[in-house]
Amino acid sequence: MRNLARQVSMAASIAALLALSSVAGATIHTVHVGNFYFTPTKTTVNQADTVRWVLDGGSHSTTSDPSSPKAWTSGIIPSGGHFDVVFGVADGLGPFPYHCSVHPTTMKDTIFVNPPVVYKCGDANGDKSVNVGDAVYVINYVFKGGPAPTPVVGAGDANCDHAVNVGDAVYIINYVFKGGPAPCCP
Ligand SMILES: [Cu+2]
Repeated sequence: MRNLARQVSMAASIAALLALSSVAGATIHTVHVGNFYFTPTKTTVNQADTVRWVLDGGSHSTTSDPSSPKAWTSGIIPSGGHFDVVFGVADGLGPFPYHCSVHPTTMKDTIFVNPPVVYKCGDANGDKSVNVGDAVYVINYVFKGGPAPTPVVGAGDANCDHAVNVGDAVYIINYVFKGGPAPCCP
């Protein structure tokens, strides 16, 4: 019985972890396709996200333009069906213009990809180095409503406890002045 309880609790933990990883992972962005539209237009995604074209009705495709750095073509999407394209890191940042192969002059749109957020752990103020200014920045953020580190957990979470608080300022000061351990990425 105890064994069963342990197994159930482990299964629950794994399920929780899986749920968390899907939240943190890639997003699916739906674009509706019909007579004669792509909606919404100009969808902007993060790297590794999926764009899902869903056919509302009519005879349409999603087909990359020759100038798109990534090539795809759905053919005519069946009514109610969909076609997925993943915009991975290897595909670059685009932009990725595309059209409907049946209506190439009237149905045109573009997918945009956000550049990845580049940051250095502990560099709370984003000046590319970790120094006392970062400790001041964190304290200003935590206690005085100052601007947040970008991204908050990452640039600001110097001590890797997945939160930004006074402990991170202390950690940075310890690193800069006392030879303490370097900031680490969460
Ligand atoms: Cu079309």
